[in-house]
Amino acid sequence: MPLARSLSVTSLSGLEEWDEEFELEDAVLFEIAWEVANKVGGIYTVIQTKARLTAEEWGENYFLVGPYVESNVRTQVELIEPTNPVLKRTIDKMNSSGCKFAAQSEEPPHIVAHFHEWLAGLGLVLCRKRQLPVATIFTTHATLLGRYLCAGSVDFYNNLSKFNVDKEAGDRQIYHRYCLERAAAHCAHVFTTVSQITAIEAEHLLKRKPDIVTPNGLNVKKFSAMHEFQNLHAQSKSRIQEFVRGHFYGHLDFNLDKCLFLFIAGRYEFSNKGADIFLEALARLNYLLRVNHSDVTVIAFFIMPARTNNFNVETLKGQAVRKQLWDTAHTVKERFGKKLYESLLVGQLPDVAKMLDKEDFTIMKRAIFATQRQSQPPICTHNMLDDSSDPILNSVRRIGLFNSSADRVKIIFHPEFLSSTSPLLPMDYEEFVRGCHLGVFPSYYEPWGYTPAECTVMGIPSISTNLSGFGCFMEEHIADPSAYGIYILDRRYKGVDESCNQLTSFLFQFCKQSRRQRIIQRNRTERLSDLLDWRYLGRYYIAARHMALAKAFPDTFIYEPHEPSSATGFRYPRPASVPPSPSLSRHSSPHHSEAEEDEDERYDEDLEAEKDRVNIRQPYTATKNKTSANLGADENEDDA
Ligand code: G6P
Ligand code: 1S3
Repeated sequence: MPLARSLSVTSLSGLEEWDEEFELEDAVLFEIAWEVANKVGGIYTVIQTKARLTAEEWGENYFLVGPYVESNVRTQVELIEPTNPVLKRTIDKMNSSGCKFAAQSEEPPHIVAHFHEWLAGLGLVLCRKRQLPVATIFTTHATLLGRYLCAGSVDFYNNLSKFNVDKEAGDRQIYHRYCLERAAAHCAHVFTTVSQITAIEAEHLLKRKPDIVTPNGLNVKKFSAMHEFQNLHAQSKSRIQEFVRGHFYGHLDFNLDKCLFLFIAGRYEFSNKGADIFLEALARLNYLLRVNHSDVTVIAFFIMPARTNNFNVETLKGQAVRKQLWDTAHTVKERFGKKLYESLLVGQLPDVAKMLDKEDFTIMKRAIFATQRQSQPPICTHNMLDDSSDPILNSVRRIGLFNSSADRVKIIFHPEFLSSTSPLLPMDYEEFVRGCHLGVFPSYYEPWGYTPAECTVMGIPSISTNLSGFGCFMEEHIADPSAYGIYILDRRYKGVDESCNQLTSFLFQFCKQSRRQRIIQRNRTERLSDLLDWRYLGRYYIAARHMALAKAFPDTFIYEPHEPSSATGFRYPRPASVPPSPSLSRHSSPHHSEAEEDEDERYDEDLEAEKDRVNIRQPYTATKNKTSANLGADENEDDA
């Protein structure tokens, strides 16, 4: 019998021993998903951000399999010849005979095939049906039925155990897809999902409890200086301000320096993503800001793609007018400069009263005239194809937030993902997020939720919920999340109206913060990024793969779950200078004292020491032909 390899996932020591014993040359990892080099939603982000680390671990034995989309291949894929002879033969054979599977070789490698989501699940079911010697993993990033049920008016979480799942799937005409998803979950050696909350959902709706939760990570960009990400915020914010100047031309009666940019972004699932309660909370916030005579203006961006027929004229005109005013100012400045220069040349101080002549005034008057507009600044930047039935627009009509002067809350609906080549708002998503003040993601259905995670690693505070994987994960790892700019809305134990009030209160408290407080809060938010780095979270994927290898090849691999490591129980303590909840916080106090800042600095040092102690930032040092840092040494080798 071959030697049994003992695998563990929690010890961070043992890399060297493992390297000696385990040669990845005889193992190959395939990861299969519809979103490989094909951006549809969050699964693309999972695969794309994780790829580098997985490739570091598996080297040339790591393969991603996705749909062949010509445009994506051209822009995202570098075509190369496989070096592995088995794979080369397989690919040649597949090419010559359509797409048949033929991995036959004298000494087949140990194959791990990791399938994401039901669309790829068919491959897993067929692997098992044909009894291929492959260790299979199925990860669901949401259940089909869960998504459908939540999108309706169902009290989902209180009825999880009561649904007649076959019937519900049939009623929604997704029975075939649901069967595929359920079959993949049941056939897999290892079944995983992205959060505890989705694990519970899967157990009820797919009737299999996931073997392990594999939370989603990100590639965390580390800046050498703390102020660097703050500078990026300031730079991006000024670009958003430019856009706002154009969008609100003729109605710029608010102070842009006191303007806060909030945003919600993602797949356009109106109630699942919480756009419904965000709008309602904005209406209530508008009321609170008005009655309190606040000088703060809130601009809430909705970045959710819908069916459109391009940008609308009024919005484009706004940016054209802004540009024209800029050009006018430059023309007058040039003329002014020339006169000033000529005066200095003849040794005279200029007569300031004569520096602007009649022609200058005419130029400026003409420009100002062009900024007059009869209508309010538009809510939507595009021509919507389903304008009259669009849920965001209909809600805006109902709550009456039409960007009028009296409103302290303005709304901009951009029904298309952002792009740096846009003629309207030429910024990519990351730049945009950096320039905003707060991401608002009050989702009802959110297995993980990348949007607040992305905010966090960029040091931008966010609101998520205790029904989202991200929100629950942060609650578990941070003693006082709101002190770090992670506001977690209670949508689990509260009714919609109560949640909406809580959201309004979060927003109102946020608006009361001073600039200094926001800067301190952003610093704290950014400190959390280690927690969301694949270098930390990648260990759960490693565990899943080892579990699968041990199940599929029990004579060769043994999986030994260990006691949780200290990193698993890692919790960010409450920052020294901050009270426990936003409602009790000193948000409204004008300044943080210097003593508080000193406390914050001391706390920062302690926190870094604690992170080092529990190895939260333990990088995978493994490269090609090495396995992860997380594997334990083989203690049972001799017993095998
Ligand atoms: C960053 C910059 C500061 C700027 C601040 C604005 O921290 O480094 O120079 O004053 O952003 O913050 P605010 O929250 O008002 O956009
Ligand atoms: C799903 O994408 P979604 O936005 O439809 O998968 C994402 C990646 O795991 C996850 O973050 C999200 O919550 C799910 O909903």
